[in-house]
This record gives sequence, C-alpha cells and structure tokens, in this order.
Amino acid sequence: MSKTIIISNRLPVQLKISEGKLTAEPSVGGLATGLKSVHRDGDGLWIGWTGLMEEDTPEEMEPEIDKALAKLNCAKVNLNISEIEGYYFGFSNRTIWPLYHYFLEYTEFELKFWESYKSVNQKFADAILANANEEDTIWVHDYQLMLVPQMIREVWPNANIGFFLHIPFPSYEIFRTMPWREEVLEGLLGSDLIGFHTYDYERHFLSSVRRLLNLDVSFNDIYLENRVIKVDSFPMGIDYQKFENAAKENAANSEAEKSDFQKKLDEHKKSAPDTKLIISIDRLDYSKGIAKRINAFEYFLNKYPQFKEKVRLIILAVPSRSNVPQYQLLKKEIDELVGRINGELSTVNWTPIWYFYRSLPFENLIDLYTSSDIAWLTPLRDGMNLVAKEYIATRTDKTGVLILSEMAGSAYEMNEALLINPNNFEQQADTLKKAIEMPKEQQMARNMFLQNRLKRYTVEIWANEFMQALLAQKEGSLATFVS
Ligand code: ADQ
Repeated sequence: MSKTIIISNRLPVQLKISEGKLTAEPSVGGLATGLKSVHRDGDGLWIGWTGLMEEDTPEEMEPEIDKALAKLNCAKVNLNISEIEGYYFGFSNRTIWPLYHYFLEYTEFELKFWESYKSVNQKFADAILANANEEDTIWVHDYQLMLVPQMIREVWPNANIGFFLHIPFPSYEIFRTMPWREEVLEGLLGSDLIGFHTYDYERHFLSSVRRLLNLDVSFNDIYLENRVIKVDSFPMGIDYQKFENAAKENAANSEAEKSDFQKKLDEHKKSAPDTKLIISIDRLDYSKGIAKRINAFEYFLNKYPQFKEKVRLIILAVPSRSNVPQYQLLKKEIDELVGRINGELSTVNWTPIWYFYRSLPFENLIDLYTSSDIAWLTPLRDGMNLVAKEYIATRTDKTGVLILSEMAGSAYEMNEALLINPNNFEQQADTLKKAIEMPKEQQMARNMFLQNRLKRYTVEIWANEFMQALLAQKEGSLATFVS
C-alpha cells in the first residue's frame, strides 16, 4: 500500500535526553497540527532531524530513539555539529533566509556552507529512499531541503513529489545574485507540484525558472522533456478551532483557574482602565521588523503625546537562531532601544514598553491575544505570518484591531486589517491613533469578515488541498505524455 511521506528539517516531536532518560512528545506547532490529517496513524511517515546533536546522543540510545519515533510514525535523520553549522546555521540561515527575505547585505555566499547543504540534503534524500518506495507520495517542506526533490527523482523517476516553501520566494533580481541559483532551481524542479503562500512568490519563482533555465513555462506549468511541473499558491491557514476554543475557555475561567500571567494582565487593566494594550509577537528575527517597530512607537508617542500613559506596548520575542551573528546584534539593538525609550519616557505610573524575550506556553499566548486591544505586526518580509491569523481567531467577541504589514503574505487575505508599510513611520503613527480610536462596531465589522475567511480555509484544508493537487498533477502529467 502506498504511504504519504512528509519530510522537513525538524520532526513534529520534541525529543529530550536528561540523565540518560529519553522523552518524546508530539509538538503542538501549526505545521504538525495541519499535517495531522495527512500524517495519519498507520499510513504515513514523517522524516526529519530530532533536534539532538549526534555528539550528544549516546550510541546505545539510538534503538530506543528509533522505537519511540516509530510509535509516532516518524523516522530520524542524524546530524552532527559540523553539519548543523554548515547546513542549518550556515547555508539555510546565513544564505537562503536573508536572501529570500531581501536582506542582501546579510547574505553570505560561502562555498563551505553550500557544500554542507548539498551533503545534508543528500542525507535527507537517502533517508526517504531507505524508508519509502517509489509508489509513495512524498511532500518535502521548506528552504532547508530544496535539493531533495531532484535527488529523489534521480533514483525514482516516477515518484510523486510535492514541495512547499514556507518563506517568500524573492524577485528574480534578488535570486539571481546567488552563485548556486541554477542548482537550487533544478533541485526544486524534481517535484511534480511546487507550492508557495502567495501568487507573487509563485510569479517570482516562474520568472527565475524562465530566465535562468530557459525552460518552457506556460501560465503556471513548467514543461520538461518528459514531465509537467505545476506551480501554485496555497496560503497556509491555522487550526482555527483550537485558538477559538482556547479563547473561550480562557474567558470562562474562574479567578482561581486563571494563570498568574492573566492575573497580572487583569491587574494592569484594573489599575489603568483607559490604557490600551498593544501586543507584538514574533520570533526574534530581523525579518520581523521589531527594532523598526520600537522606533515607530517612539515616533508615535512624540507625534501624539496625548497618548503618553494611555498606551502600553508589549513586545514578546521568542529567542531564535542565537548562534547566527546578525541575531545576536539584533538582540543587543532591541535591548538598548527598549532601555533607552523606557528610560526617557517612563513616569512613576507608566512604563511604555514591556519586553519579554522568551517563548510563552500556549495558554499565556492566548492570555496575551485576548487581553490586548491592538495587535501590531510589522514584518519587513514574511512568508505568511500566522500570528496575525491566530490573533483574529481568539477575538471571540469580535473586538480588537489588527495592524499588519503589507509585506506579510497574510496581508493578501486580510484586507480588513489596517495594512501599513513598516518603513513609513508617519503612516504607522496615524494608524496607531486610528486603531486606538476605532469604534467597537467598526472593529467587529472588520473582524467578522476576517474570521469567516479564516474559519473556512484552515490549516487542515490547506494540507488536504495541497495533497489533492499533487495527486491530480501526477495523473494529469502522465496523461499528457501517454496520449
Ligand atoms: P515563523 O517565521 O516562525 O514561520 P509565524 O508564521 O508568525 O512565523 O509563526 C510563528 C508561530 O510561533 C506562531 O504559531 C506563534 O503562535 C508562535 N509564537 C510566536 N511567538 C511565540 C512565543 N513567544 N511563545 C510561544 N509561541 C510563539 C515561518 C515563516 C512564516 C510562515 C510560517 C508557516 O517565516 O512566514 O507563516 O513559517 O508557513
């Protein structure tokens, strides 16, 4: 019987070894939830890295790890420190990530990173070849594994392979600067279906294929000698029900059931009932525009001083890729900016910015979403941005204002949000004022449209539509060449 094989850099399980004991827990991330229906018990397999370094994993524990993973329908790819340095922190996060997010000045073109990326991609491809067979349906995820489709195709010419990119695909003018641009495109073209979050990323990709490989491209089909590859957009949704239910449960909690975090937020609301709470939640990443957002907040308070002591900005930044120098510099910049602005503007009753540098448990994330008046998300580039969607799903009484960067993929589906250009401080100051003063009825009218759309196109539907398109593509492509 044919199976569905999912392959991504990280597995959807958290493995930990502590004092010689192994624990394995399914992770609760969006991708893991969304792919649940595809990665069903019994007929699916998920292949990826466990997050454990080979050097930290005692050899005698390998069989135990394999067994624990097998129970969750997962199989592992082992990586050592040097591979993680070259493939993950190197090529993936110092070359592709900045390049695809239009940060050319941060992009490093290092041959040794590229060599490591190739050999680790081969390791992932080998894991598929060892654990699957040619009749299976293979879905490869994201920018860390762009060479895998072609590596499989070379061994299994009839395999059914899909690829989805979770980050933007940049314009040809940016993409063409990469020394290994043709190899990356050829790697991706091992797929039958290539998916992006938005139509623009799809268009950029097709333009690069046409201009760099000189291939025959018609609408969103790429014609090879013996195959047709479909390129399409599949905007990723969220597990709407999960966020809505969590918000409802949260609202129904008695005082004793509330989290300490929620109690603190309630106390703050009681002590300053006219103060509006603005939240910003992201991984600490330069693409998310956090430093610019803080500068824009200062600009807003100077332009509209009547809002001093009447607003508070909560910045929640999840630590991320702290081995990469740009992320260390950004952390320092944000620490200093928050310190300076709070130092200059605070009063005995008011601290303008509350800054948390940590990952919060799901429950507290919901506390923040539901307690705030405004969510302010200003990525300079973002493949999609799920936080924007999660925020709207938790607003069960339909109040709340979303201010969202037009550079986020999610902006294409969220027209009723207040869309801004994150580089335009004047516009952002005016938009913050508008959000603070927006009548409840208008908030509710906007959120009703947003919620209806998000409810319809959930992450589960996203995954199923991709799979259906992949199966249809294989059949269609075969028919083209058989007839
Ligand atoms: P990310 O860049 O990680 O994802 P995003 O889509 O916003 O960005 O997802 C972040 C996730 O982390 C959300 O589910 C959010 O709830 C969670 N999160 C954020 N801050 C948190 C905190 N402090 N504590 C706990 N959880 C937190 C990449 C791309 C995106 C694309 C996704 C999915 O960069 O553009 O939307 O993949 O394809």
